[in-house]
Amino acid sequence: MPKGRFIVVEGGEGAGKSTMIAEIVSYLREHGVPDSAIVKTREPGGTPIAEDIRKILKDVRTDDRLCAESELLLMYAARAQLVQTVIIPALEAGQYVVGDRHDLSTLAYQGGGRGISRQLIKSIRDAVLGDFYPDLTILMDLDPAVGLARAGKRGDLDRFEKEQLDFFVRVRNTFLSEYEAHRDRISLVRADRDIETVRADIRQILESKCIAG
Ligand code: Z5A
Repeated sequence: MPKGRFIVVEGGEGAGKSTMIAEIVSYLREHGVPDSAIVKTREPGGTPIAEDIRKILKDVRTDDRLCAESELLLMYAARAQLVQTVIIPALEAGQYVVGDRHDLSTLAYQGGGRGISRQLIKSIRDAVLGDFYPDLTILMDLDPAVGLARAGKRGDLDRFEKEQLDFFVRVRNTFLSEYEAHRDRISLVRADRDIETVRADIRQILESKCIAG
């Protein structure tokens, strides 16, 4: 049984992650991967327990305020649950896992956005995930003002969407500095271009990384 592959799409609000995940799934199908061997995940979430944690993380409540450290630990609680009960078993069964966000988001949002030290995030990451990393991370980069305008068309805002623009600028800058530091495992896509051009870029990355090829 060949080992599966874990492909993650990362980026800010409204960068087009969901849209491009659909493209990755189409690419896999066209390359002969059956639906039964494609697992889609989202973070935080992706298992019943992790989805419950997601609700806490996104909830806008007024009787208590989630502090940054609680937010960080909840992200990793949800991630541990997802990795251990869904992602690793799927990879061991030779399946393709396509993830909507993973731990690069934690460095960007809880690190860059909330100001938690990289060192603390890394020590929790290492304790929870050890040497587990995605095979490929695709970073969709977009000016947050454009992303928020795209995403903001959708009614009620959650706890993250209520943040101010400067928060999302710090998030973007952290994503970009991680890309600069890890170009070997992160591919960058400029998400400010039309959907067809972005789709073509995604396909080219999958081809060059021999995903399903
Ligand atoms: N979070 C965290 O803090 N720490 C962590 O470790 C993790 C997550 C894992 C999850 O939110 C929140 O959790 C997230 C970070 C935090 N909050 N924020 N901000 P979510 O899952 O609810 O939301 P999201 O991840 O930000 O996804 P999104 O808003 O749905 O955006 P998207 O998936 O990137 O975009 P989309 O739905 O594909 O596209 C948005 C719209 O733009 C849609 O109408 C598309 O048709 C359109 N679109 C897409 N591409 C284009 C192009 N190229 N041109 C024009 N229009 C386009």
